[in-house]
Amino acid sequence: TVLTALADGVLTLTLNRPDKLNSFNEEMHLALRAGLQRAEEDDAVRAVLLTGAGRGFCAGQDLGDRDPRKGGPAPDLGHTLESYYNPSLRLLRSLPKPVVCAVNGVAAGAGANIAIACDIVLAARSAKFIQAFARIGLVPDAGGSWSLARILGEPRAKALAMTAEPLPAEKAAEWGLIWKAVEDDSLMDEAAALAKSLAAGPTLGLGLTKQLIQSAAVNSLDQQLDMERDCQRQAGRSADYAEGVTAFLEKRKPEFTGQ
Ligand code: LHQ
Repeated sequence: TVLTALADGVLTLTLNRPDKLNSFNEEMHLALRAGLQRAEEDDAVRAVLLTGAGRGFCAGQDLGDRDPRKGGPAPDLGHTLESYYNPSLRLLRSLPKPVVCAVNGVAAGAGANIAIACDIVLAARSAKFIQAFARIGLVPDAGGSWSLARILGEPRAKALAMTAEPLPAEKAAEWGLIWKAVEDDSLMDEAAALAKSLAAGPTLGLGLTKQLIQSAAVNSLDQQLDMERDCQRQAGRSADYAEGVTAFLEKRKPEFTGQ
């Protein structure tokens, strides 16, 4: 349910239930989590590229999995979040390596919010982001209530979440929810090239950069300055820093090892 391929330091994870618009069943949850865990543990992985197979990126939870017409007690969706979505969200955000998301088509519900949680998000011009939750009586999850409010502010976050109105890729870029919208035909080439160039980058420094930027919203300036000091100290001891400066002085391109 998740295709996994490692090339040029990029671990590509392709959500692969295209006939269901890559909506999540248990197997796909576990496969995505396994892919992210591998990205964390395997030194050969220096960037992740997340995308979807077929015409959609991800339609959130597979709603066929819990058909209320079949009766029985109401399912505990809090348990579903804690057991399946939240571990993957935490892995995505804490992974000390860049995660590029190529949103190849519609991203709905938790699918939209998983995309938004990635570090650099490119979307096909035809893609749309839909906070579909309100249509079925749920609330934004997979970090959406946090990221939408933080990135967009309350007015846009509330309107998107309460109306479930589709947000086209270009508008999402205009609003700063994603990095950019690109032509459908060039999405995968562009996203793969970006992931490849990040994978050839100073991985340790990029990982620290990610943590710094993610910490900014909860830190005071003083705390953030302290954190920059500590991260820069660490980056300054890396082989990639020495290589970066050497390459600059020698007027050549650096060859980073990620160390
Ligand atoms: C689907 C789905 C789907 C199953 C398309 N499930 N089959 C967390 C905790 C626990 C539980 C609940 O949820 C959550 C988080 C969530 O993610 S809640 C939000 C769940 N997602 C949605 O509400 C979105 C449902 N899907 C849609 O609204 C539409 O499919 C969108 C707007 C994404 C795309 O519309 P279209 O382009 O018109 O495609 P379609 O609706 O025709 O879908 C194509 C096929 O995919 C279709 O199957 P079929 O056999 O008829 O061809 C759909 O039934 C299936 N599909 N999403 N979430």
